[in-house]
Amino acid sequence: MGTVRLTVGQAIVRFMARQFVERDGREQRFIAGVWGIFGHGNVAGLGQALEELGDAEEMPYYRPQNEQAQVHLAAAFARQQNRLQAFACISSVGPGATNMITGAAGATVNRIPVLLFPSDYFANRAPDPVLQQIEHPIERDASANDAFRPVSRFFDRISRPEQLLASLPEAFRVLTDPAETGAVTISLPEDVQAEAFDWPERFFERRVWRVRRPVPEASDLADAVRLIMAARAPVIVAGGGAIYAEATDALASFAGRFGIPVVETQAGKGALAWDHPMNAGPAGTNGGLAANRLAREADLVICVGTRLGDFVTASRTTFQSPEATLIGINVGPMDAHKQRAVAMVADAREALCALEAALGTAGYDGTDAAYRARIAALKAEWDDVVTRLRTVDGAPGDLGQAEIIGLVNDAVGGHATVICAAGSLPGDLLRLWRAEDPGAYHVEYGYSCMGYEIAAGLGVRLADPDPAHEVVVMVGDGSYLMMNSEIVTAVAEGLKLTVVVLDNHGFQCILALQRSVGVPDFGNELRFRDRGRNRLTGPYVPIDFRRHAEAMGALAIQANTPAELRDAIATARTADRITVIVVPTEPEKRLSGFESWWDVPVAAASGQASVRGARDAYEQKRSLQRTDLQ
Ligand SMILES: Cc1ncc(C[n+]2csc(CCOP(=O)(O)OP(=O)(O)O)c2C)c(N)n1
Ligand SMILES: [Mg+2]
Repeated sequence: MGTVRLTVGQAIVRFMARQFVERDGREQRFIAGVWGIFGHGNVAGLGQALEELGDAEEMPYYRPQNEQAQVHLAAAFARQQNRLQAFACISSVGPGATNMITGAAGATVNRIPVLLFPSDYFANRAPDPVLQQIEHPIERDASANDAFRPVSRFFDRISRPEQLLASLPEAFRVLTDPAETGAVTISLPEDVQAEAFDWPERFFERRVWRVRRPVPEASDLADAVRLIMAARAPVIVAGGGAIYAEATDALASFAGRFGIPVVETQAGKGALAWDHPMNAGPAGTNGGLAANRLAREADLVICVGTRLGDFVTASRTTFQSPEATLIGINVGPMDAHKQRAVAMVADAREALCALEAALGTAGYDGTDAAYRARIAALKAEWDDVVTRLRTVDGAPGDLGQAEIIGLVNDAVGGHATVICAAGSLPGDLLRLWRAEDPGAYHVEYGYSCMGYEIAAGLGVRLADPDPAHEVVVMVGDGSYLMMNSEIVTAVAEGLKLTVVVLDNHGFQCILALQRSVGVPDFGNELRFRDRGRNRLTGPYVPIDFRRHAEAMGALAIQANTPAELRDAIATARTADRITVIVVPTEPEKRLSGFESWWDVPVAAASGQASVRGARDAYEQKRSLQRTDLQ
């Protein structure tokens, strides 16, 4: 058996370069490159390896400004590639490593592959405590990196080189398994990274990981057919899995042929073009009128690739029919079985095609004319509401968020990719953005992590480098202030995208939420401290976001009116680099809810009448929760 002598770092680089994925006969390299920030924990280990072998192995290295951001970027890249390609992320020991934990959690929640190599303290323990080591007083082997365990789908610590022989293949199996994927973390003590070993040559042979498309079991299929044929008012919930499995054509065919409306989640929006006759728009807390009404009355809910998060279930109040039954089509057994569903543990495309064929054979021709007429009427009504909300009304310097969304969407069209993650934008985008293809809407709302947005914009751009494809990040001022420094990376890498910053003086969505739970305005807007009151109730803190972005090297434009915003987007299109457009946004022009709810517990005791009133309303709403659907 031939061997090759390499360090652990070098072996990782070579191994990663030789892993491929295959789905539907298409084969490609899985790891597209490595993002990382060097420190004493990795500069001599993985850092040395990338420098020496990176070019020969075609494993490019990228340098972000923040380790959390690099994981967001990697996750956005993998999501936009339908999980068929990913980045690895490396960090030093201590804070560099723990900076990646938030990103790891986000990737895991959203079921998106990212491969993380945080450095760890010495396996030989000779210099303990090494700079940045947490010395746990009782558990000597505890490391800060143990915090990756609950947020990873696979975790290992390599304290001897040969452990990699078992660990790396398992890491790639998990990364490329559609049901298991998420953050995969291999913690690397800094001494082990530099140690050499005689690796079997076979370890580095090209390996192809087939991305599974499990087919539904015949008995599950038969159950689902029976339920669908008996249903009077079925709806389909389209989640992210419909997109990752490239099941969107199958979904359009299934829904159109049988007259079953599709309601969208954040991850599933775009699965059907907004103007498909069966697209009823979003359901749940941030849903629209058509979807929420159809879902409320539905007697059968066909879930396709959704984790049924509380936003689509409106904290378990979306489906109100006492007979409501769920079918759970999901490649992940946990998601498939949620809410008493008749589970179909299967790939979304395989399941939909099998269902369509089986229903056809059984002679089913879909829902009745009255139901189809109701879908059409509700959709038309909702489309009108959306059009009205997106249309500019009022004084030019008084733009609300809905109008800004309409202006941006009209300017870039329905095939550009819009990116967002937290704040009031995701809810408004879900209702108002008109996506025309499955890659057009990229809102991270599983972890809803402020700071994802700009980093993710870079990831999406790397996934689709065609300059004709527009990439637009929409970000609140609060999220921008939390994490904006990847603008510098976009400049350094020559990545062209557009960032629209909505400046509404702070955390306006949480302020609205605060008011809804009866609490007076407190701590959410960006205001000076009022010394007399010792509260943050002074004037707004003025921030020149335009100059801030310009200082980082972006083309930066202030847009105060609809015309200026349109011009700015046109300028961004012809610019040679990242463009940041800053739009003052009127905070009090908010969207209301559309017959929905979100469970945010209200204080059960208070001296304030507003809180007591909110608590009464809260208890009423809670009584609608479907605790029977468990
Ligand atoms: C990392 C992180 N911290 C806190 C939150 C809770 N949170 C959700 S939205 C939000 C405010 C966002 O402010 P901004 O980006 O300005 O958007 P706006 O609400 O004004 O639309 C906060 C604090 C979060 N989602 N993520
Ligand atoms: Mg804001």
